[in-house]
Amino acid sequence: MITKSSRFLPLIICLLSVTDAVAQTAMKAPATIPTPAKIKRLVKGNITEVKTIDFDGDGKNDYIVRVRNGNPIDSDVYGSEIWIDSAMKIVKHEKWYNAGADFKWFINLDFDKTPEIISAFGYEDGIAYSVFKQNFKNGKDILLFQFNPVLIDDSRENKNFWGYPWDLVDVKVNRKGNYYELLCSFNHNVEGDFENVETPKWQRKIPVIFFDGKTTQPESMVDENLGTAKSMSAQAIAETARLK
Ligand SMILES: [Ca+2]
Ligand SMILES: [Ca+2]
Repeated sequence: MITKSSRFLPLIICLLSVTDAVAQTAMKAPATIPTPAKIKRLVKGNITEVKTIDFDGDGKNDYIVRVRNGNPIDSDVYGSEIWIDSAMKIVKHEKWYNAGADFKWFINLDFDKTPEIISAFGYEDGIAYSVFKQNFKNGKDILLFQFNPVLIDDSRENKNFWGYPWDLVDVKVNRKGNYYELLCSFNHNVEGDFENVETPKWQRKIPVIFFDGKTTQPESMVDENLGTAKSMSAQAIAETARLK
């Protein structure tokens, strides 16, 4: 077993080699595009990056626009992240943090049509892995639960590794009509990376969530007991995570 702190060491090196996955996957990563003229007309300021994905689940592409402010390059906050739907309405306005790891994937994990967000966010001293339910009423997403990511690498005899965000290709799921259940485990003893990550007090259990991918960190093998894998909706996982 590797120690908690050693899990963060490869962060900087690996971020340099991140590429966008192009294969068909259950979880979808936003794609970077040139700034569309309609975005330039709507958003004032120094647009640094535009990504597109159907984040609200209506079948039309939406936009996540990053705008740099005048803060120095080593500031905690680089600028703003503006979420714009296909009708050019701003539906979320968030801070763009100067984080070492800031990954988001979209996948519908419950009965409504809106995708949930699987996120990996943090720094060299701790990455929080979370599932959020989106809230377009007030633009504040709701944390459903945090989790420990375990990557099953089929190129390495299906051995288990810590799921560094840049190595995750897809989440292991079970399709249920128009949404997915996640493969998860609660009766495991995999230690998490929450040393410098705030876990909400109401979350009493941290599930393991399983992913496909190819590890760039073969020394990060997880040999703790993974428990019994079950297929559960995000809501069911969130409810179980609250129980003692
Ligand atoms: Ca949309
Ligand atoms: Ca949903």
